[in-house]
Amino acid sequence: MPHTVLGACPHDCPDTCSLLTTVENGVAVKVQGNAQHSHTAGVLCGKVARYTERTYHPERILYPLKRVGAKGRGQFERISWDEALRTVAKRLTSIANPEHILPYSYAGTMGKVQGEAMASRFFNSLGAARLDRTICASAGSEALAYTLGDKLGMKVAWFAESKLILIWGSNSITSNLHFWRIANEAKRAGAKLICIDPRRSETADKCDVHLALRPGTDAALALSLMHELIVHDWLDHDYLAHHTLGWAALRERAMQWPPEKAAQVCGLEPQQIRALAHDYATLKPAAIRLNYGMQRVRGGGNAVRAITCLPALIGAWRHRGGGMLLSASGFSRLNAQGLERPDLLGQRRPPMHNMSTIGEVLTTPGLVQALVVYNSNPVAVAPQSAQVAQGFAREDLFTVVLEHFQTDTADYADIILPATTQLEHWDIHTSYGHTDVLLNQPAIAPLGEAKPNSQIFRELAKHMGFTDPCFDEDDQSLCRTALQTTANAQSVQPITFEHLLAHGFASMPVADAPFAQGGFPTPSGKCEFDSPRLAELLGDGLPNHLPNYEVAQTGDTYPLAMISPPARNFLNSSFVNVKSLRDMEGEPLLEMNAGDAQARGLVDGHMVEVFNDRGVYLCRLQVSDRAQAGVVHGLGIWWRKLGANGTNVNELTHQRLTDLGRAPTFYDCAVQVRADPKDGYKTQSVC
Ligand SMILES: Nc1nc2c(c(=O)[nH]1)N[C@H]1C(S)=C(S)[C@@H](COP(=O)(O)OP(=O)(O)OC[C@H]3O[C@@H](n4cnc5c(=O)[nH]c(N)nc54)[C@H](O)[C@@H]3O)O[C@H]1N2
Ligand SMILES: Nc1nc2c(c(=O)[nH]1)N[C@H]1C(S)=C(S)[C@@H](COP(=O)(O)OP(=O)(O)OC[C@H]3O[C@@H](n4cnc5c(=O)[nH]c(N)nc54)[C@H](O)[C@@H]3O)O[C@H]1N2
Ligand code: SF4
Ligand SMILES: [Mo]
Repeated sequence: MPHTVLGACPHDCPDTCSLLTTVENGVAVKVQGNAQHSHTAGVLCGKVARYTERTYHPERILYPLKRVGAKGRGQFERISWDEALRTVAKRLTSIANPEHILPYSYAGTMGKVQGEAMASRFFNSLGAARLDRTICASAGSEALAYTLGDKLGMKVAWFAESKLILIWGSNSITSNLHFWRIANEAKRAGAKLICIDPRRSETADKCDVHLALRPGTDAALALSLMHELIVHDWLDHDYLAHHTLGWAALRERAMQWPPEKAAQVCGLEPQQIRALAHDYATLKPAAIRLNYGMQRVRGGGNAVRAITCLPALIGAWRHRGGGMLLSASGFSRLNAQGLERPDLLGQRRPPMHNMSTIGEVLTTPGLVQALVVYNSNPVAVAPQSAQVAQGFAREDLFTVVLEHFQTDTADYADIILPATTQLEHWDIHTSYGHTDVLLNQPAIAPLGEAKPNSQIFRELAKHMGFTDPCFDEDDQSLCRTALQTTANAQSVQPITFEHLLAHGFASMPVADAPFAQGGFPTPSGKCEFDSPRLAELLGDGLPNHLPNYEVAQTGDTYPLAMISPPARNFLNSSFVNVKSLRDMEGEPLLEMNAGDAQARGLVDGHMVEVFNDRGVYLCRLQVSDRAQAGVVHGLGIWWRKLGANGTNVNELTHQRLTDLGRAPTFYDCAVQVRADPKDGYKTQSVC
């Protein structure tokens, strides 16, 4: 008899859907969205609806492997678990100073158990170097922390009651599908939707207004909106007086940004900015859905700060359908200390390396001798990948990769350890897009000899001779440990493991309009426009517009600004090897405006070389009015080896960091484009 098992989507996506897996004779035959979970509403995205295709993929790594060819060539042979673990333990033990061993992980799974639980216990016991996990969200996270006090904001469901929604730096249809459903509910009830995005995304197509600003100019736009709110006195003076810090100073800063000036910086018409300000002031309640796309530039932290100030100016926080949301993860923190056990470090304070500059880290002599990668594919996703690949290719570097598939990164491993997928292991999840906690129960037995990450680190700990009893804790117990927080214990209806077992999810208690009466968790208790902490750190406590590192301009060697947002059918570099999804994406593409193509004699559908001083990326040109003049889009994070010349878009990105949060600046990248000389390509005469 078929039965269903409750689970949670593990992917790095704000929706964190509740899953129902149908199992027949020990085989998962279908993965569906749980209709009982209101945010999931019974619907999954196209990627995870095909989850069985990923889990039972013929190329799943099912046995431990050791490298037999040159690094990067992907030649491996099967070994036993015993040999694999003994080899890894021996190599790690032979490194005299454990600070030369570096874990590298991100959000391949967002689960607390298969993420940084046993793994952290292992690396903390070892005294390994620490990883600064900045590759996605840390600019925006720090911006929220300095302004609101934490990663907090509107409860996502209340966007349905908004009368204006600014979808700012986010392609919801692609990367936050369940928010898009709520935005549409609001639209049906009369709300106006405005998309603020350099690219005419699928989401922009469906909004009432699209403001196609230049990449990296969001702070200028936000400051100019403030200018308009001030000159028309569209302000909530009472909210400003009681619940904000530094209004006089911010007012002065904003007055330097009349629409004419901002319009020039943003590539917009002054009238567009005036109309936006009018809508923002008059359509109540007004809400902003920021996502992480707009903080991947030099001034990304400041841009998020500037936008985060806006709701306080008009008192939008007074309504549950007003305010803003970038991340809600501050509402649902589980017991990270209990899972990760930082106390195992004792007095040791190992160095920290930034994952966003892994190319530099690995090519700096003497820093890293061994690397253990799990839940991430750095050779594909980290910036400036030629240098990343060069680092991974070092003969003296010992690399272990825990994976489902033979990724670009796994190709460089000395030892590959097969990991289970979400259908095969326990986990517990929170979300950055909603405020529920979800339990993932294993639906099927591990395939082949695959083991959960947690089990791999448990067994590795034994091989290293670690005797702390924390390495005996099993995965179900880790799920229970995750729930042991003082906040949970004290809440009216604490979330229990038993409840999650029966229902799959539970909601954290979150106030309807959390800042209606102020009460921001900042040091001042107010929304900090002017942050004393930032003033001390950077000499400027106010948000400001910082131009991109690489401001692409006509006449420059690299006159095109390139952004590289996610593709709809991939999740970062995950799913690129699932054929049905790859077929939908087609090939690595560059979207370019017709005028820019014509000026270069480039033809739609032909292969082009996108290049700058860092490298050359070969892909197919798609002449498209999704792109504005001077801006090109390299979509999705393809696996390098599945790309046309063994590279992907990160061949072109650089390793300079954001103003706040030490994060990468993927969308702050100047390039030029030419025809691929090998395409049999006839260059057209330029008129
Ligand atoms: N299908 C799918 N879903 C995903 C992912 C995926 O790869 N595929 N990735 C997941 C991950 S890891 C994350 S972090 C989230 C990301 O979630 P979002 O941040 O919502 O991600 P995007 O869809 O990239 O939306 C970013 C949008 O920002 C625009 N943009 C680029 N530069 C600028 C700028 O300077 N200013 C403004 N205003 N907009 C700009 C891009 O054109 C793009 O449309 O999505 C998650 N969901
Ligand atoms: N140019 C450009 N580059 C980008 C971005 C961009 O927009 N443009 N986006 C950036 C962002 S937002 C992010 S978050 C990063 C994402 O970068 P990563 O976090 O590296 O994400 P993925 O590419 O999805 O790779 C995750 C890997 O983890 C593996 N995995 C999944 N579950 C498990 C498990 O349970 N155990 C083990 N051992 N492995 C598992 C998957 O098979 C997959 O290969 O990329 C960044 N890179
Ligand atoms: S990737 Fe996002 S939308 Fe798709 S199933 Fe997972 S949580 Fe839901
Ligand atoms: Mo991300």
